[in-house]
Amino acid sequence: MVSWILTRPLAACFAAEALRRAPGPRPIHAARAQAQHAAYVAALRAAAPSATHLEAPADDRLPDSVFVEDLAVALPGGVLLTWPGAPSRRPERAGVAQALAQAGMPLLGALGGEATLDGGDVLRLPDRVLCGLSARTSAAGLAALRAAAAPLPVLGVPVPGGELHLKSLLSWGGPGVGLLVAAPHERWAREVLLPAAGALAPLGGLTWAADPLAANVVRVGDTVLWQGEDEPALAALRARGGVRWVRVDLSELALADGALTCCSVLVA
Ligand code: CIR
Repeated sequence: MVSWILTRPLAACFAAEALRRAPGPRPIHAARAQAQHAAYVAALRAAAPSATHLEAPADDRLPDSVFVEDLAVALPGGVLLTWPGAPSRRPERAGVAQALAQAGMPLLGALGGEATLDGGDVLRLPDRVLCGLSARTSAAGLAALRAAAAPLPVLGVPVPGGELHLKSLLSWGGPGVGLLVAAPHERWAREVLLPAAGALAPLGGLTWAADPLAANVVRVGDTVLWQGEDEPALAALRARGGVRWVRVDLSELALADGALTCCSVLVA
């Protein structure tokens, strides 16, 4: 069950200044990004009507601040504040910490120094945590996460060069859905992810998504939020039933390398 949903409004400078791995096919449309984000937040709230919605304060000096996932990781017993790998994103932490503290959320610590960690690299599974080792998340960050999550095991997974985060490539749709993995990274998944991640069959197995955006879903209660290209493998997953699939569209935020999980932190 989700008790808290943390989000943060888009900064006014998001469209012009958010970090992008590559220039992208076109500029970001600011008004459309706002509307998409509002619909995303509404879908999260509808999926967990009894959850408390925490909003970190909008900060128009911080272009990437909508991507709250990177700043805070929910673990058993509380929330760990991260230390983002991109220095420009570190000032985002104060507003997130403020919102969590005001809600009385137990904090498990705050990373710093060499221990960089982006929440986009942290995939929480019921019995373990996978932590991507990426350009944003260091070995020291993994070690700090491991200490905070104990006794939950934390397994390190090298992220392919050029990819932002572990969860740019996969996510867990929860019971009845299992893992979704970006098919263009099938070789990495077979050679790196699967050997590192431990047995996945008990978690519902995995489905390949041709569109990497579609491999990043958010499970909230009995609802799965999804976006991206539809395809037979995903339609088959939806046809299994037992879960409500709600399609949302964060395509403007995807131009700044954000997917669905990036824009919220869900705390049990
Ligand atoms: C960044 O480069 O940090 C942002 N433009 C995108 C962050 C996306 N966050 C995520 O996937 N968790």
